[in-house]
Amino acid sequence: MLIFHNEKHELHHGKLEMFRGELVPCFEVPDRVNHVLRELQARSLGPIEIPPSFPADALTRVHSRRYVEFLAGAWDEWLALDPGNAQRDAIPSFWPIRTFRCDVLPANFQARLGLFSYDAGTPLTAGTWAAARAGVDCALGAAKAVVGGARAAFALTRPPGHHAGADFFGGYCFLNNAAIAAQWLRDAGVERVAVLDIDYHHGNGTQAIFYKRPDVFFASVHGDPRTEYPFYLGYADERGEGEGVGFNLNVPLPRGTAFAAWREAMAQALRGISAFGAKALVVSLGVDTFAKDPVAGFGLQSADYLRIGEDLAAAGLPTVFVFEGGYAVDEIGVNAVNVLEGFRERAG
Ligand code: SP5
Ligand code: ZN
Repeated sequence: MLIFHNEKHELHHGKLEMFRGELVPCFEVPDRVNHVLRELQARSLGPIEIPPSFPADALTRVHSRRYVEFLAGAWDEWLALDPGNAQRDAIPSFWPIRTFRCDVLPANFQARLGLFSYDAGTPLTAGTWAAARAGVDCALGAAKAVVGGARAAFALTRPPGHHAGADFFGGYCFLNNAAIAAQWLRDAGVERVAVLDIDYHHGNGTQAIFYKRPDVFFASVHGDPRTEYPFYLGYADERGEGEGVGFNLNVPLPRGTAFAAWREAMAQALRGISAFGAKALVVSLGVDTFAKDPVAGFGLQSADYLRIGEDLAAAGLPTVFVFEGGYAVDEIGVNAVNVLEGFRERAG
């Protein structure tokens, strides 16, 4: 399987994230991707390539221009406030929620940081923009390979993307790689595209981006938002809006769910995708569904990821895999690569 590796991913390296009243070391660390890369090499899944760079308009097909411009310049603005900020990541602490204005772009940097984000767990660092931008190229490289006839391709990148919306970051995500890949497939002439999100957390950003559209079907299997991050989206009654009604499918599952029930939920999502008549599939591949994940709560075991890959291959669609979450770093390589190997075995 063709792999596109983000060689700039380590430029994004957050120090601390806010969690329950204290700053704790970031869970989303460079070793995550390094471990997956080593496992790919050990098991000879490849070839592993560095993607070419794609034009920036692929970003603004999904994200607002003012958001992209903000992200691209944010670190320089942060440094301009205080040279000492070089030693500190930028973390938002003000947000314009209900009754506040979002149309006016504040001159104050911290105010803009909050306008374009939704949590305090997603530090913006010196290399965040470079890493996230190179990650988009991985997702687009994979999408292009699939349009060119590849059965599947994998974008191995971080920071992840599925929590990022058209104009906000959060949940360790800045640019929505999966959404950008899906939109690129549409623009390349793929009539109907499905995004299947199997990260533990609901892909609120991807859902929001495509919520009013009938040409991109979004399906997600995830921890019940009543108790699980990102809390404010991901309920089963969210089915789309306007022309998009019927093209969004959420399957929330209670914390503690083990593989048998999880697998049936993914089968349900795949039935929705099949009924939709998708011509290509983008998989937001998070492996934080693993039993030992430190931030999540499902009970999947390493061998289960082989079955996931097989089930995905059985759907029979050209498939772009995009790496999302997964924080049990020691096992992350085995779990992610198991999905790809199960897919390869079944797809033949
Ligand atoms: C892409 C992705 O998986 N983003 C997830 C963002 C989750 N952020 C909130 C995590 C809450 C941390 N919980 C720590 C539990 C310690 N026992
Ligand atoms: Zn996640």
